[in-house]
Amino acid sequence: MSSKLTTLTAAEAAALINHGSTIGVSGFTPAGAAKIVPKAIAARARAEHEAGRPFKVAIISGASTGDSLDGELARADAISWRTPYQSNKSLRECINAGRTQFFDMHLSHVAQQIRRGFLGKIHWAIVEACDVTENGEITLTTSVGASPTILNQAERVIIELNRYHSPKLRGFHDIYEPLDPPFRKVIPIEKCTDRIGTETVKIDPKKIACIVENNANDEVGGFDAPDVLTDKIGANVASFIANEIAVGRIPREFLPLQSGVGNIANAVLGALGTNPDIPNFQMFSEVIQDSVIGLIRSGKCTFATGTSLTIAPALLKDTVYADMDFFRPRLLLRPQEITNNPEMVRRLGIISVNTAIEADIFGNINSTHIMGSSLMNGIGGSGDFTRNAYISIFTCPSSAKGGKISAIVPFVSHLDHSEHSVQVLITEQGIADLRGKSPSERSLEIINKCAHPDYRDLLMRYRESTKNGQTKTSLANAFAFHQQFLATGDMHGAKIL
Ligand code: 0RQ
Repeated sequence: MSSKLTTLTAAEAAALINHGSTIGVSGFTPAGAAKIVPKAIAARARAEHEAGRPFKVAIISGASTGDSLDGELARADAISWRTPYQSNKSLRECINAGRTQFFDMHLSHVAQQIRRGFLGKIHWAIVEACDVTENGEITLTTSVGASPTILNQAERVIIELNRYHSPKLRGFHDIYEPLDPPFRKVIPIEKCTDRIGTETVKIDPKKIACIVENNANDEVGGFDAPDVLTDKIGANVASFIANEIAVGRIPREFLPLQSGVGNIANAVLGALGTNPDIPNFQMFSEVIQDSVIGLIRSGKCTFATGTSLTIAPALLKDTVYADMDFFRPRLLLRPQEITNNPEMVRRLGIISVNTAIEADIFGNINSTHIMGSSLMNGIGGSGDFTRNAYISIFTCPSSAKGGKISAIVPFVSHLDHSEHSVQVLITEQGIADLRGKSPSERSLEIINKCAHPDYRDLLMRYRESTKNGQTKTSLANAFAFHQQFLATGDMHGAKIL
């Protein structure tokens, strides 16, 4: 790092930012998220509020971030507007209470929409780096996300120089920003391993207002250990994919895998890794989670590229940073504009596996809302992959909250992925293959193969409550399950008219 760049404390940097500013931050999941300056901005917001002055900022990130960012700012009631994704309890409360306006968007769209001004001006970028030079060359840390675009588009830049991360991370990133239409060229990736960009992000050094030093790990929480239920879902996914290879619908050379976020996705990947009928594979995904590191170590996953390395701090330090020479040729981080790009997903023939909150009997998926109104996290990259995958798979347990909620419902209470994009639904009960089936055939397949046995009769009664039409929807009964839950706290006994 050069002495020409000014170093400030986090509080001094936070004092530069005004009420009403739009801030672009690094972070895709807590990996690589700005930490110390957002926390200081939250402290400043609290002080301003106590002095009777308004202080709120708008935040644009790659995706979710850590608690020092979304959590601290939300608890200080300092976020007016937020996009494109979040997964923080405190921020979720602000959004669902209407104190923060949240724009839930496909993650592959973020960079272009920033560049083209759809999301307004970015006044400040706060980006974590493991190295920065006096000519403005920035080495990112454990995520790329939308940081290259945020750095390029922001009026001023604050760099959180985080010594916790190894400067040897240089070379783990492939930074490439496509030109916007009508000048867009083909993105020249034909294999997961292709590199097309630079190792660092280069910006005008005059934009760098200051460096703030930090030495803190990513605030990545661990995952729940896989249990009987998630193991069964994982085993069903593995057996579906193994059978597709056996019958020739997936080529023997195999195709790259994308796996979603959360406990279930982590367990599914673990199950794929231990199934002897699944060949060694490569991943072209968004988030690289804990289980992938073990799969790389064992040789089952030969290469993984994503936009974030979201793994527990101990795993990062003791496994990846302890053996950079082993992991360097096997891990690659790219901008989310590339990992989630429909062009890539179609060309590479990605098999996508994402998690649903609920699915309906026709194959529509709700990934984001509880009982139709409360936001959980956001659509994230699930739409980018699902719509464009070679085979799009959704998984979920057949029931939630101790069986009081059926995850298979007559009609989803919020729609993220339509029946036209979803090809396979898998629960611990079984596998519903929706390909080539009419809505009527799909509803039978889903009720019989995926629904919890407790709810099959009710779902069948719903299916039979409307006789005519291509998609047999009963408008009178479509939300009977949800209404029963809201009235009694249990979907059992839902009234089908
Ligand atoms: O509630 O936290 O109170 O226990 O929802 O559910 O079973 O722990 O599932 O951690 O795998 O997350 C869809 C949210 C699943 C996630 C979702 C309750 C349940 C629990 C969480 P508690 P689990 P997971 C991009 C991939 C959207 C973004 C995406 C997600 C909590 O996967 O945010 O796909 N996806 N990105 O009890 C009421 C129901 C419920 C329910 C579950 N039907 N009704 N509550 N819950 N089902 C692509 C990448 O490449 C990364």
